[in-house]
Amino acid sequence: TPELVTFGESMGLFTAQDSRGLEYASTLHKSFGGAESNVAIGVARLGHRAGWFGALGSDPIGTMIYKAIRGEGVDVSRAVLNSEAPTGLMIRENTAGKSSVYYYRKTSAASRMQKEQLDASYIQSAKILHVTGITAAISASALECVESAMDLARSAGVKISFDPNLRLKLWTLEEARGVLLRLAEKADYFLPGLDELKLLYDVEEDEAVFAELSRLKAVSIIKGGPDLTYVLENGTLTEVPYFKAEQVLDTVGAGDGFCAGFIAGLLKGRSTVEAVRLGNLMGSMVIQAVGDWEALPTWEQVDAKLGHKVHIER
Ligand code: KDG
Repeated sequence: TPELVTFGESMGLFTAQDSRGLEYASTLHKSFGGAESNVAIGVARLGHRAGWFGALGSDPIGTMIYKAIRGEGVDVSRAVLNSEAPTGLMIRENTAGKSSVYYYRKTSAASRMQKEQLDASYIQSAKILHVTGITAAISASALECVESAMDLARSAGVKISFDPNLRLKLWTLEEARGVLLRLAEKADYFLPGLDELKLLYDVEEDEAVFAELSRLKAVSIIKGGPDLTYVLENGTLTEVPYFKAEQVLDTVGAGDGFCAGFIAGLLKGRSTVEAVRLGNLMGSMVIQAVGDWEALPTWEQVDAKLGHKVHIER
């Protein structure tokens, strides 16, 4: 049984290979992405049992995604390939240093996920359930799945980690706010970005953000401070510095890499701050290569970077 269970929409990801942008690009690079499968892959690479599920279309892109996630050693036994609806797509362009994503996912298989399809015992046998606000945003029934999975986890003592992953191309800030803040109340670990929080709480100062967060029962891990991650636990704010990246090639996926490192840290029995350190390292490694999840490191690579290997006695 997986130690981490997560679910959500994974999509075909096509990236224009041309700085003129999508309209004029003649070649697109094919891969896939999805915040939750990125996290599952990251946790699996760090040596932990991870399970991901979601609905994909039974089409070539869905099959590619299913096999690739499985190939990463992630348990996909609860994922379904639906012949009635397509796999969602996202198409990305990088122009003048700016990245834009276009979604084609409104009627996707994942957006039709129903809470009746959740395997309660699968979720309840995990140590951690990780969910994100993207799933909450894609459809009313997918949001029901998130709430239901959280309730199942809670009643079985499974810890809940929640990344709001605010996506303003999926819903308005007003729609997102109520839902995401409600879900944050149910989480044990809340993993937002500082910018997201300023939007969600409608405040400008960091201090005001921390004051809002201190009302939650969750431990808050706030990504995107000035070269650091904040941890707010039992009223104490700790700053955990980033690892320096030698080059920044593609920042997409950094947050998911962070979550994967953090969750793996918890699974290894580390303290919150140590788990955040691992999250920071994973984030810094993801941004040094192109792709949302491809550059996620293995535990061996991480361990070497963290310096645990320098102790040579003689
Ligand atoms: O989180 C990084 C991307 O993989 C993510 O943005 C893709 O799930 C995704 C989404 O819906 O945007």
